[in-house]
Amino acid sequence: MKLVIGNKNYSSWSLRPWLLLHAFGVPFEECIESLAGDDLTERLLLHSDSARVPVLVDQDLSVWDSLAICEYLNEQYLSDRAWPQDAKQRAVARAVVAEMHAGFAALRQHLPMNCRAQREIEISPAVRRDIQRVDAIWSQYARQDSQGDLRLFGSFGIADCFFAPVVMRFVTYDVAISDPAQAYLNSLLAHPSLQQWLADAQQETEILPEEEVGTDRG
Ligand SMILES: N[C@@H](CCC(=O)N[C@@H](CS)C(=O)NCC(=O)O)C(=O)O
Repeated sequence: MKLVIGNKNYSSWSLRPWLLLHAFGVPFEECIESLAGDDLTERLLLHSDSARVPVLVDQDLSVWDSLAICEYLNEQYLSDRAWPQDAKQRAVARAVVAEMHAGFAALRQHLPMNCRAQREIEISPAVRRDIQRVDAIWSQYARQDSQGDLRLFGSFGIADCFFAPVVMRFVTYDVAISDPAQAYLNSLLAHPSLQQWLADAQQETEILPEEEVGTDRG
């Protein structure tokens, strides 16, 4: 099975399924397509008609879109362990993931994922509203798992994978959040798989100028 992803430093959508695969120890081959260059669309079209990453290739099947990939992995490789087992919790987890998948436009646009940078940036009212909503979700739904780590709905799964890129954004731009939300951020950031992604991102040297915003923090 192969997962095609973009630059680890920048590709927030790619992080989601990569983290799910890595955290659950599912064997997969990683294929990185640089998100730079005039031939980008041409290269991405070789993997999927969507011309976007991530793309999961499993034998004759190609699945694009981070949420569809996570759902497929949950069904085919994770014995349904990536969603809460309780039906009501699962419904809320799905709502929170859908909200992340389709919303938070201001946060996405103005605070792009840039794992290896440490930046200061002015927070607009629209971005502030998105941050407050993320804070409320983390504060409300993060609970200790059996190891004592804080995970959404009390067990590592798709919801954590969907908010992992936001963790990286908040770290880069040193976003102030409430104590309960910060505790969740710290706990997810310490996950060995997220640390592995971060280490890999730090090894990358390619710069995408349009993703570089804010000013360096000392
Ligand atoms: N809804 C898609 C979005 C994927 C997406 O926009 N990926 C970006 C990289 S992070 C991309 O492929 N960009 C290439 C381009 O815009 O040409 C998903 O969840 O996978």
